[in-house]
Amino acid sequence: MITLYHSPQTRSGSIVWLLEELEVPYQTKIVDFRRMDGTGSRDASNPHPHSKIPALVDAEDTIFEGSAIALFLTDKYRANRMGPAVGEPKRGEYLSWLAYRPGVMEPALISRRFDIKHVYGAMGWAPADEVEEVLNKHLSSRQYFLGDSFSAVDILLGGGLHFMMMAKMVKDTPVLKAYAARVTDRPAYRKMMQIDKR
Ligand SMILES: N[C@@H](CCC(=O)N[C@@H](CS)C(=O)NCC(=O)O)C(=O)O
Repeated sequence: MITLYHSPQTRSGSIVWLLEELEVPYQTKIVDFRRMDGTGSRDASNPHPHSKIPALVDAEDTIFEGSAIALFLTDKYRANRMGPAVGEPKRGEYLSWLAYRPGVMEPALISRRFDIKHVYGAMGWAPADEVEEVLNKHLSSRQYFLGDSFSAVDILLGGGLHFMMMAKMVKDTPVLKAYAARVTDRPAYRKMMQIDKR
């Protein structure tokens, strides 16, 4: 049985949403973690090397970091096809956008939120305004990140974008508002919200 190391209303909610889309059996283990307000502490039972969430154990495999978990799950559990397999069209785009969330989008938008100056050539991401431009341009001509098909990228990146729009960390342009409404209008999203009692 898959075990997800989880805490309600955190980034691990995206993995609950994905597991619900995949319709595979899983259990959650609720763990503590260090919060922004100084409360919480590392949970020794969490296999993430920094005790961050999400982390996931499936049989012999332990996976940490949301994008790696999403890739692992969508490669292994193919019945509901939540991403292109190796050798299929758009596999490269799929990997790129999965990496873009923790590698570029999040650090850019979070840096701006905390007034951290962008330094070209030093930081591995791009300035937040440029990230917003890229996302708006990409989504202005597509239903989903990969075109016509919903994939795990729309959960990891799209769900993150939706959260950041609600937190006023991203400008809610008509393109992004329509996209966020589209990706969250799904039974698996509502199930995750109900599980996390949001
Ligand atoms: N890069 C990680 C980020 C995970 C993360 O930072 N999660 C937060 C909760 S939303 C956490 O565990 N924070 C505790 C800490 O930073 O020690 C991912 O995308 O999975």
